[in-house]
Amino acid sequence: MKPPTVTHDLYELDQDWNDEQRAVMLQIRKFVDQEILPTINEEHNNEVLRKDLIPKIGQLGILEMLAEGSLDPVTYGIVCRELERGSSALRSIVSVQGSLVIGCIRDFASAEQKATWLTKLGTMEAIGCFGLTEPDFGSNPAGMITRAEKTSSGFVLNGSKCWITNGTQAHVAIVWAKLDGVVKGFLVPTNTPGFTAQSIKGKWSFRTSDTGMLFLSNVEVPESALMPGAKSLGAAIKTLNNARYGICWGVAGAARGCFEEARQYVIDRVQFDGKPLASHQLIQNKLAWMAAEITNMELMSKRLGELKAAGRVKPYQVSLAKMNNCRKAIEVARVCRELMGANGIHSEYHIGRRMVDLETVLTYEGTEHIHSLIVGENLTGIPAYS
Ligand code: TGC
Ligand code: FAD
Repeated sequence: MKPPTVTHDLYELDQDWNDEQRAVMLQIRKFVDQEILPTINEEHNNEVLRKDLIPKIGQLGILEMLAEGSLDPVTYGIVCRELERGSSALRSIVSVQGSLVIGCIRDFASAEQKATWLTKLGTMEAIGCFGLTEPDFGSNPAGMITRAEKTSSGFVLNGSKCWITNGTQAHVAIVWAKLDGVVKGFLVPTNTPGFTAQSIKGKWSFRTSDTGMLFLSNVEVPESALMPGAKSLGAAIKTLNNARYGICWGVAGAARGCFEEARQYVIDRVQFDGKPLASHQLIQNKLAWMAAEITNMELMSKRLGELKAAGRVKPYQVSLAKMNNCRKAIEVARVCRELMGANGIHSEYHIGRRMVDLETVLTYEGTEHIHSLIVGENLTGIPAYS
């Protein structure tokens, strides 16, 4: 038997990166191999949130670069891919902190708000969360019930938010609320009286991630809590599009992780006449299909990164890749699970955890249906949301 000449990077994408991108890729890969993979399955099984990871993620320096605006989109994509090879929940910490909180503050906050939060968020001395979804308004955030009312000194906020990543760990929450019927963004320190957060337990996906409910009961904030640039729901959705871009790369990493594990497994595992599973045509057919899908995911993501760097990226382009890549990553994970037989369902391997975590990624930041409707509207000119 010849040794394999390629693993999954058949189109040599990783050879295209510049020195800085390659260094970042190797740095995050090492972090995942040393800090995440050895213990993550046990943490997943026991629903453990590893708080010691927070400063370590800060020390990677990635979020500081995002806070300064010095990380180019493709490098950010490579970071997301490498993190999600380890864990979707880990990549989510960086997506929320980096794209949804730091990104939103950079785009829409006042100079004073930026000075208060950006440095601390970049080092992870402060944790942020992004509260858009409500118990009764997920795909349709425009219907949100959370309200802001003007007072003599600022605003009073009332309402609740649901399924909020980092919700119980955050020092500052971006709360989207309607003021006179128009959605606005507020920066709310989570120690403000009337603000409470409660952990959502019993998830079978994202078990290593903090997901919370936020409750706002007569939360009084000063006028300076309103982000002046966040004038409508469009600001929240623009912010989401940046995080969705990172997810497109991230899920390719999760698929890569599954593929690496399953490919090695079928080469090592012997059945029927002393031959490895990998010697059978059915198995090679599945490996080839997965290699094509992973290559597609990465090429779509890289192209998005190039469009983003050139300032040309359109929301429907992001939606196309979010829709495609999340679905394909789950399909790849399932095929890998199948190729590993009974071992595929055991937490000695990472595939099962990656597979159930991908179910969350398919749903959050806009479900597959919603992204197909965004693409559909741009293909037909006809909005079909309601
Ligand atoms: P509509 O009334 O048409 O527009 C409202 C405002 O949004 C703007 N807009 C878009 N902007 C960018 N990309 C798009 N695809 C956009 N679609 C609409 C629009 O220009 C308008 O702006 P403005 O300034 O006039 O206010 O929108 P609609 O209410 O009919 O809804 C459109 C729809 C369905 C696409 C939108 O509601 C949507 O994207 N829904 C999905 C909700 C979602 O993604 N939630 C995510 C919550 S956060 C999260 O999940 C974090 S997970 C943690 C992690 O990332 O790890
Ligand atoms: P629904 O909107 O009720 O949708 C249910 C189903 O109906 C889906 O299949 C959907 O595609 C479909 N559907 C809905 N409308 C249509 C339509 N018009 N046409 C066709 N099909 C439709 N939110 C935040 O704000 N911040 C966070 O940090 C955050 N983190 C999350 C972390 C986790 C672990 C999870 C699971 C979710 C998180 N979310 C967060 C919430 C997430 O964004 C929502 O779950 C998502 O937007 C979908 O909303 P929903 O769950 O209410 O589903």
